[in-house]
Amino acid sequence: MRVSLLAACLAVVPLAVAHADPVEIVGDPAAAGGEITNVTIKDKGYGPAAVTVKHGTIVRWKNEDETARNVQLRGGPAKGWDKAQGPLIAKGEAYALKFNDPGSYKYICTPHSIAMKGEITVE
Ligand SMILES: [Cu+2]
Repeated sequence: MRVSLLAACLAVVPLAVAHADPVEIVGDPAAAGGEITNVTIKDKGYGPAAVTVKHGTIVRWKNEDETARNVQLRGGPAKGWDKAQGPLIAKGEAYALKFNDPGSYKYICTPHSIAMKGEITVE
């Protein structure tokens, strides 16, 4: 009885692991390894505003503006992701996300959503 319960649990675990979030916050991109694509926040814009990356790539935004900025993912594969609204990034600081699932990830800067928009296309 005990053995069959354990077997049932082990059979379920790999499925749970396979369903990772479509996006993950990466605290230390250099330590995480893998491809990193850089986006610079400057003059109230994302440069480049549109980038295309392979799935599994880390995108790192660095703020060079005096004003605090953020990255809020809107819809697409990130729809419903509870961390879609990123924290405000001060000048000189960075924020990084790893994109696991293919698709189009549109994003805005929450306080400046009219002017500041970007898109990450994940292949
Ligand atoms: Cu902004």
